[in-house]
Amino acid sequence: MSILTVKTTPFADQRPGTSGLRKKTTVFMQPNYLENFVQSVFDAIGGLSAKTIVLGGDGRYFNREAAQKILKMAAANGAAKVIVGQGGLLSTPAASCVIRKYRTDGGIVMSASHNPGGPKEDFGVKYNIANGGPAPEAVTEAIFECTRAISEYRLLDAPDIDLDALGETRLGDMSVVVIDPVADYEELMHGLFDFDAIRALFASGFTMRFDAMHAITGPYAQSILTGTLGAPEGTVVNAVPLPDFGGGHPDPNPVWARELMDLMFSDAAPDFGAASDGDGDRNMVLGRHVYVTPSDSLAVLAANAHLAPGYEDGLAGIARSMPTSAAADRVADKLGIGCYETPTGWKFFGNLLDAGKATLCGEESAGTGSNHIREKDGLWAVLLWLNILAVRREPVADILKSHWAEYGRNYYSRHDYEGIDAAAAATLMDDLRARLGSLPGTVSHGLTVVSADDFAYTDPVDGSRSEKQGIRIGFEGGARAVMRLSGTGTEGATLRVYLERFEPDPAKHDLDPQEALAAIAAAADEIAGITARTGRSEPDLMT
Ligand code: VG1
Ligand code: CO
Repeated sequence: MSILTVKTTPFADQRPGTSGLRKKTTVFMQPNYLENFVQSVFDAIGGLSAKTIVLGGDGRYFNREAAQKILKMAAANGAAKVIVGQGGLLSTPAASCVIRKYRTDGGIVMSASHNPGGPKEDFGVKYNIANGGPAPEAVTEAIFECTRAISEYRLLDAPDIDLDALGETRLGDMSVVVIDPVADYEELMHGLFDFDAIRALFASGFTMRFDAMHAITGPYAQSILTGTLGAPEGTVVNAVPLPDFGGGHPDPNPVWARELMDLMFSDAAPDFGAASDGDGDRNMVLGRHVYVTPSDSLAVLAANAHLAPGYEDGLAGIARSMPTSAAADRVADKLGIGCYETPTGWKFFGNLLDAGKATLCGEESAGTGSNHIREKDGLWAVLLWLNILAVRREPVADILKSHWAEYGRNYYSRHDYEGIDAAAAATLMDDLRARLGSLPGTVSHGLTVVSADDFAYTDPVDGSRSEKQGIRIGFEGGARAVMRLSGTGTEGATLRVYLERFEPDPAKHDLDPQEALAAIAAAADEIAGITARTGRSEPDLMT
């Protein structure tokens, strides 16, 4: 087996976004595209010589071919060992778990997360560092710099290896260890939660529907919920990961997980409903006839985490992304623990978790997680809910209501304008930025602007600075609108508008969130000129 050194030229568009590099699958499949990016990752981290990395993916179209290429490149770059999930599969949280457990130097996850998969849809690659978390900005920028200068990559000239057989094989001088993708992750969950209590909950007739959306969490949920915890067969649906996610959009929100939503609001609703995304790091949680927003879920989990063995000593702190609602802040306040506000993307939680400043983290985009790994973790959130339900034995709706009664309710919604013209979106943001100083005092739809800024973040651990992380417009009375452009899309631009209003009065906790937030949405539209500049009178998606 010989090492081939292949000449190549840079692609100009390989800057990682919010979570890795995501492109149309056809872009990734063109000659040298994947190879350039992977070689740039290796070069940016100082080479792979004698290192051990983890490799896995969410099973989407091109996963297997990409895995073979990455393995041959790792071997040619001198890696000592690659630990790979059977079939080239590992959920994002499981990859983080494995990187940490075996103290490896990092890992590569092949996924475009919640973006659809298939030959006409999206593929992606992200690199995680030795703490198991997404590469921080300094590393992703270094990778980008390497992609701009690359002139060759290294590849072992060898036949494909069998990724379906568990155990150790060799690829040139490198060892390849194929592992069960579920086992290490399940063991970690076992240590955090009271599995006996959850088993007793299911044994008492508690019912649940978990929609794996034909994505990676299927095998994990089957093994843990139906296997270990004794949930009835049929609890997990769409459990077989498919290369195109069954033609669906593996994003667990009320729109893309419509089937689950409909069931949970019907007479046949089980006690608890949940779903997860393409790579298993997001979660959606529902009770009978009630949808729990991710922001509320983070707050409820924080207030009740002590009911699970892994968190019985309390939390060190809570961190949330800036656009996430302040519901969790109220819990942190009451618990007297630290509360951190970070830019969007899980990579910003890594330092807070490593430094022991935060125990729970969350994002409004259906991401929740803790210091057990360094990624958000869909099934973990579901298991923590189950542990809490097993102890409290109350319906989800009652838990939510009593939470709001105690802390007040943060009405919250995100409006997405998808696939808009990238230049128009950039101009909208630039123009708004230029007007920030003059916005206070403006009255729109009965709301007076009292503050306007562009969120910037200084990491409290390493002092690194991230600018332009979202425009915040604060209104009199505490309501706010936040606007930012998505960093995960692959077509045009997506404008995200995040709306929030706090309501302390329990007599006013039963409003439809869209109604409760209508004036703020109208004001955001007017102030930023969304309809005027994008030609869209309505968002494509409201979550
Ligand atoms: C989105 C979400 C963000 C999340 C990111 C990756 O980013 O808003 O909260 O961390 O996706 O999640 P953006 O830049 O499109 O708003 V995942 O599950 O797609 O890895
Ligand atoms: Co994801």
